[in-house]
Amino acid sequence: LDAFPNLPALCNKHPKPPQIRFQYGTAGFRTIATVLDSVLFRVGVLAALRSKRLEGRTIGVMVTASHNPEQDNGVKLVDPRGEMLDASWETHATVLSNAGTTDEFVLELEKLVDRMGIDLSRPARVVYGRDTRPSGPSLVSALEDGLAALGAEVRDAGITTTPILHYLVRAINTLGTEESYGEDSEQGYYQKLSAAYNKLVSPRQTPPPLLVDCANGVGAIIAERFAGYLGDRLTLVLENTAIDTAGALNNACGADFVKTSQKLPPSLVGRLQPGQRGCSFDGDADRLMYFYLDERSQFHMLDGDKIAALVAAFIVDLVKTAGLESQIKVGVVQTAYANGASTKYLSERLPVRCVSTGVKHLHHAAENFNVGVYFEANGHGTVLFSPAAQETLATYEPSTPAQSTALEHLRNLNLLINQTVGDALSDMLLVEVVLAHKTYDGSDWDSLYIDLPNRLVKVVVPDRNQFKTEDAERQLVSPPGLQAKINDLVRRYEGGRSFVRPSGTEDVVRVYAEAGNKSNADELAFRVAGLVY
Ligand code: NG1
Ligand code: ZN
Repeated sequence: LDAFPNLPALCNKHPKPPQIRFQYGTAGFRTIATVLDSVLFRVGVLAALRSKRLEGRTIGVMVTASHNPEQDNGVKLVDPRGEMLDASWETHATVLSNAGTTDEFVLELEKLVDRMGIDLSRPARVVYGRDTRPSGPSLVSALEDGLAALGAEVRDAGITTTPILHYLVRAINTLGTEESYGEDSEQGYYQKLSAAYNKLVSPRQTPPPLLVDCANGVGAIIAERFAGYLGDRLTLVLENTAIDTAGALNNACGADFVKTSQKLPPSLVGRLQPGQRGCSFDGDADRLMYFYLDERSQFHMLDGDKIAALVAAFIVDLVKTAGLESQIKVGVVQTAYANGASTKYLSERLPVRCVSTGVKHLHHAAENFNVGVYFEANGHGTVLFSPAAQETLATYEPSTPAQSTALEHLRNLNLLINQTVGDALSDMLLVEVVLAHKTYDGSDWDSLYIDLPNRLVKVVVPDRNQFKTEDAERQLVSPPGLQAKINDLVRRYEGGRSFVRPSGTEDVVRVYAEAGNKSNADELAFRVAGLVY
């Protein structure tokens, strides 16, 4: 590392706070923003190393704490194909972030460089962005110091959404190749999505105006710019756009609020009309929740499971109509949090797999299908078209006009969907396309299946690491004996289901329960929580 003489001095500018242990978890590093300065510096160094390790391919860094409160922040790395950081590097990130002093940090770096055989003379290229959090600029400057310490070539994507940052990484790394993902700019992203949408929805199918809750975050900026590309083919009514109001981000609004409280954000009362569709983004616009009010102004939530059901059924139909049933196998990936009714609905139509919580698990499982649909119940998800499926779509020769139309739709969906990661904007267009084709309103969509009443609670425990699971987190293996007690309780509730797992993003254990009616679901959740505590 002698080739980088500024490294120690720059590192000294960003001392690690004592007594804090950082961990690169399912959402990268995420905690209260005031303690993250050293982490950002070190992530900058690590991103540069990862790029050098991959022969100068561009790595992404996103500074965000998503749906979490405004005073939190976080950072995650994006690999060259626009996907989440390779799991083996999560450990390196954790180790580097916890080195106590500059000397210890440099020592850990040297070990990593040795072990990975990293050629430090290679170029390093990094693109980074941040959400609207007030702590963003200072954290980004710590990141920039880390990148400068290794002489990385940098590109600042500015204030942007997590999915746009992922798009940029993939676009930059595929520029001018056969796999080109689009122009490597925010405009390129808008053009790609709007062009695909306009081919999928004809003028006479133009949907009624859609209310969009931007969570007072970056989604407001991006949706506003994007609206210009949609013209009159989809009218977005933007709400909760106060990105400069202190404390407003994700506060009583946004996708996480809607999912956890199962209520309309109070700010939308009187704004959303009965019969109208609305949707909520989260703070970095990678999650999407839909909802509508019925004629009696009753609120109905359409969550990630409902999106999966809507989209998967639509794609399966298109594949059949195109005559591609034997060549393109469509499958769905869910987690244990998926509503039991959605799993039943989907299983009757196509293969469904359950995996552990965390996008990386869902994403990888979805890659095993030709077309893999994955959505977390909380609204994070996408659809992946495998290279083989894309090849089939590109070369298939339809033999009837109906086949040809269905094929064209599938090709455009492949362009409309941001396949690097969940993307609220792209997923919103996808939903609008399906609703337009099916001539569904919110209530038609909602009635695909009826959600089982459910309840999610958090329990603060002395040590969440005591809780260990198997079978895609549906069974506890530790603490010993606890699962048997849960099973005993669950048996007493008709249609009951419950599981317990440690959170990967918060220092809590989560308890989920479903039952035949709401009060039983609540009761079961609280009784299981009582066992956990
Ligand atoms: P944890 O804290 O591990 O439950 C939460 C979400 C995940 C995922 C991650 C990453 C729930 C119950 N859990 O994980 O689905 O989105 O955050 O943001 O929603
Ligand atoms: Zn998010």
